Amino acid sequence: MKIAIVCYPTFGGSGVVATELGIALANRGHEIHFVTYRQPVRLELLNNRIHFHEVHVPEYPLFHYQPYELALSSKLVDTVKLYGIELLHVHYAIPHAYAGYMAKKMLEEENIHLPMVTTLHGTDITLVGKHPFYKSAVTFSINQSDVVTSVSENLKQQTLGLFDIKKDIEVIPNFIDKEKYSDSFIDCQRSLMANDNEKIITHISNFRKVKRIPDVIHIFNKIQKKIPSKLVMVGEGPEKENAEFLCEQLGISENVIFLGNSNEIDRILCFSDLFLLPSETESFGLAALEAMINRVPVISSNTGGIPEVNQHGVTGFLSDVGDVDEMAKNALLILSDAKVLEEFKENAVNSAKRFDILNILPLYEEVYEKAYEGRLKNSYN
Ligand code: GMT
Repeated sequence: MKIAIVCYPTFGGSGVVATELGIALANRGHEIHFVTYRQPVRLELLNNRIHFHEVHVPEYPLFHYQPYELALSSKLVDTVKLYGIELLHVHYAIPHAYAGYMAKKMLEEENIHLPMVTTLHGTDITLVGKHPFYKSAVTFSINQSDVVTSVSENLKQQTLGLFDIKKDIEVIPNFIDKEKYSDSFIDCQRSLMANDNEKIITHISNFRKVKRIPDVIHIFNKIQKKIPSKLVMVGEGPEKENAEFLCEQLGISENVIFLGNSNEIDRILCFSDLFLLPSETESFGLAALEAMINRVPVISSNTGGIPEVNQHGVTGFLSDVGDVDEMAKNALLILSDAKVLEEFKENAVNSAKRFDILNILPLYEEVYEKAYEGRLKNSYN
């Protein structure tokens, strides 16, 4: 099938999922066309089955806001006609489902019926989409999608609770490719980060408020008082400077390494002993799943879709948001005993395999079939 994928190309779960999905679909023989304003960060190799079409928004000084949705919907129309695209998959309701709907309508004028699948990722619903300024448009674009998917059961329930949704929402969880990890690095080069006697604790995010970065640092502060350890902080975002300042205030700067954005997440996770994800909310927590497949247990909050990924007492522990004392206590429980740590590591990787792409990809293909068949029906009406 010829599929156009619209996503945010930056570091962030939805873009990563969209990109990895596109690559996997291309490997299965589909022809994939990414349509977005920059080449997605995890999309390294383009080939005859993976194309990238950049959306340009010409700057016009009279406009206070440059009309990205307009440019995106025009680009979609052109791409669909030029390459014979058969299906559109938009990741993130705002503004992608909205722009996708406009493209659909424009194409209908030319008797081209383009089915649209919308995948909800969380922030488009729980943080931004529910705002009264966006709510009507988000509700409309979800209801106008041919098929709607959400990355967790929790996100589905939240969407149904917050919006007046008339469509079924199918839960298709995020995924990892376990094959990619079967021959992971033999030597993780731990010594680059820590001394032999030290444990390595990692956090990866885009350092937004929702990630509760100060909690990460407070949990680590409590751990390092009992067990020699290093904290590796990966990512960039608005909370990073405050985080650096907090480490200085606590006198732990020497033990905290801020790496910035990285394309070597798996290499970093390879030498990690524990992953911290104390977020205010997460629709899924892809970072936790990436940690788990790299044999890293997870200490997390118990909100949103995280409990669907991190299993309490098995792959790590879950606590109420903000309960840094309990999170630190659980972290110490895992780290203090080599046998316990090994058990959690083993559980983490085994549990992550539930989300292997081989199990998840067919679910997306089914959804595409369903949307495509629906389109045939609609065009006969
Ligand atoms: O919160 C982020 O790190 C970025 C955000 C995004 O929109 O890309 O992530 C959301 O989608 C991811 C992929 O489905 C999920 O794993 C994250 O949990 C979700 N973030 C939130 O719900 C806060």
